[in-house]
Amino acid sequence: MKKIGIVMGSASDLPTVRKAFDVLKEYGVPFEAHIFSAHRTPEEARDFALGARAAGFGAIIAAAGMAAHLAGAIAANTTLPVIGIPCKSTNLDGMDALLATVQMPSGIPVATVAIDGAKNAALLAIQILSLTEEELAKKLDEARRIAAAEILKKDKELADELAKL
Ligand code: RP5
Repeated sequence: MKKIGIVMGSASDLPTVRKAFDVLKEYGVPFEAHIFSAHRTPEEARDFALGARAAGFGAIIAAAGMAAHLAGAIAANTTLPVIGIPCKSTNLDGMDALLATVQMPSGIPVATVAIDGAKNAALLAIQILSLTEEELAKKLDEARRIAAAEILKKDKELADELAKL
């Protein structure tokens, strides 16, 4: 199975990114994570992206906050799918990172998830791998079935509660 690469701009992004680690572990997907910054360590970020396809990665998740150029800088140097996580910052609540990550110029896409949306970033990466990994497709289907059953259980509980009013 191909690996998922995860890069984040700072160790301060780790609390958000750990949620992606958890999902990838749950699905048994191999991953490698690094702290590389588009601004503070641009050469390391560039080299990682340039070598990612040959190194066996199937997609890259890039998380950054503030002037969040990391996902775009990674995407500039690979044609692997790049998933951007805009991280919440103190002053602008992540709107700065959201716009910096999502507003890519035509030709260099970054699939941007919600602010701090690490779980969806991991799920999207798994969905990409599931194109060739049948077992992952089955696990994704099962997770959707369980999530739907939970919602319907809550719906039934609500109906029962309202019926007693
Ligand atoms: C971004 O600046 C990082 O991705 C992080 O979200 C933000 C703040 O970084 P630190 O100053 O906490 O290292 O580059």
